[in-house]
Amino acid sequence: MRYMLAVSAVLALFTLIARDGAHAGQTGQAKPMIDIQDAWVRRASAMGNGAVYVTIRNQGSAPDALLSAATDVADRAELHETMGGSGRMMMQPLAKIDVPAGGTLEMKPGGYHIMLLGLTRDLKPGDTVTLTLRFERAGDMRIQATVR
Ligand SMILES: [Cu+2]
Repeated sequence: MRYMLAVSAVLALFTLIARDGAHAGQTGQAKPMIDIQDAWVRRASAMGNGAVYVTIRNQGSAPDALLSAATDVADRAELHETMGGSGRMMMQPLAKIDVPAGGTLEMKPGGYHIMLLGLTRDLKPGDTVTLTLRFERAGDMRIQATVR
């Protein structure tokens, strides 16, 4: 039985290696209270890129940071910040986005977002997209975002 479990864990690891571990949500030490609200995805065709916006509230007493995101509707998800320029919008990839203790990070068009690169399908209004957000302290959080 133990052997079976070990084998399936290894298989799961290989299957999920490109996607991140939805299985990796580890509990343990006191977790900061991360709360995700208002998750939505901009409509997009599979030919283009997608963008996800969430509001992250850190109700804990320790700072946390969003490290990465993953979803099965895109080959890659990157953390981005839009830099307002004079007429020209530039996007910059970020290694992480800090969410201070007691703070709120609101992603929105023209600011922070999660960029979806290499969409595997069209994102139509009303569709639901599942994402796994990886936090420095809180670990993996699975969320659902609605396409608008
Ligand atoms: Cu972007």
